[in-house]
Amino acid sequence: MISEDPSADNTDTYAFRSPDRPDTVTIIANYIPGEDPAAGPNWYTFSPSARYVLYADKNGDGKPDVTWRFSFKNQKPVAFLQNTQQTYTVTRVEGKSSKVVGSGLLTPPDNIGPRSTPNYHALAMAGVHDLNDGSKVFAGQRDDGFFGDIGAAFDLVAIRSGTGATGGGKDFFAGYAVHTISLQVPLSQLDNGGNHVVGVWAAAERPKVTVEVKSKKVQRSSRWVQVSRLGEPLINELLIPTELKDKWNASTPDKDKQFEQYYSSPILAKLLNQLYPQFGPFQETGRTDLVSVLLTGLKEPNLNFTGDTPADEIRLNLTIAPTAPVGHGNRLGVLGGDLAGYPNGRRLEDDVIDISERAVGGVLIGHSLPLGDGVDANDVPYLATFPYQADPFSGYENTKGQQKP
Ligand SMILES: [Ca+2]
Ligand SMILES: [Ca+2]
Ligand SMILES: [Ca+2]
Ligand SMILES: [Ca+2]
Repeated sequence: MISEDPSADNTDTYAFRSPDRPDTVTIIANYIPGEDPAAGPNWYTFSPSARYVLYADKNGDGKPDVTWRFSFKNQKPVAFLQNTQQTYTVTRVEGKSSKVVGSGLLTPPDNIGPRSTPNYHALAMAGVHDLNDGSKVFAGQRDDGFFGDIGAAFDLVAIRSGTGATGGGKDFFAGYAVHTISLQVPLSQLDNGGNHVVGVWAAAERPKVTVEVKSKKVQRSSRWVQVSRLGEPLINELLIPTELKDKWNASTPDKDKQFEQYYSSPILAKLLNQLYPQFGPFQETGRTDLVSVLLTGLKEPNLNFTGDTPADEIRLNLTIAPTAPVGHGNRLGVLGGDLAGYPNGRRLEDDVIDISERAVGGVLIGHSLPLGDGVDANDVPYLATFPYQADPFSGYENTKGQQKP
């Protein structure tokens, strides 16, 4: 169902201590897959009838302790073919307290081209706002910071041969944009003072009931239903069976015990045995290694364990200092000896396709293979400062990844 509703579709979630401001945590939630920069005249926006939500779990029970809700409104068009700016409200919920911490905030326009949106970087940076609880926020179009050869990966885990600056793979996402909600929160607001591990995920909601009657105003109920969620990368894509994907998107992390069997007996391991018997055998059942790394956090070594409740969250140990500068951590994260990276939180530069392929391949249980998709980094450098993901390519340039903006 979510594939029919891209403007509410989570694509990636990130959570990391900010390398340039280590006393803060950055949460990035991307939505709307594969935005073609030139897709006018109805350019991409957040859906005004959806609600976008970020969550932080401070005590490992899979339930949020801090919630941020984002609602968007379209601005009245100022000129023909020009309007993609929206205003939005941020509401922060903690315990019984629900406070509007920002309203009337403006998104930048999409990057249309040098006539419509000149000096795009300055336009975009004007979209960074201070919230009145000490956080910073940005919402709007960005280059998709995710990278990977999805074309090959989903063609039965094909691996392209060949060489190049970033290996033999083709970055499907190069030249495409997403809509991002980025939040930079004082670390002290997320630290539980105990094990110092916070769990983060993102979601999108739609009104539970929408009634459209010809020539009448659309009616929407004030009750909401979750239509999409995303914590750890590639869970819905690689582990959850197709017939359960809608159920998974509608459910909450505290109920993830029901999906544990798809972690402990991953269909991908079975597929790898069929496709690549020469590199096997890949262990198909009893994968407590995947359950712990993806659902509870790692106890051995003591990295980001949050207790025995299995819950799909990005678990970030707040005591581990970030690797600076931005974008220069080891792309293999903890597997590459860089404890500030995935699966301790998730940074933009973390190569989660390679890491996940190696994890499913069995690197944590003594079956280490240099698996990867041949794409090692994003197509453009990240920004050194918040909101970190690069400016989107402009529609006028229409590069589709063929040239730099
Ligand atoms: Ca999704
Ligand atoms: Ca909680
Ligand atoms: Ca990109
Ligand atoms: Ca890769």
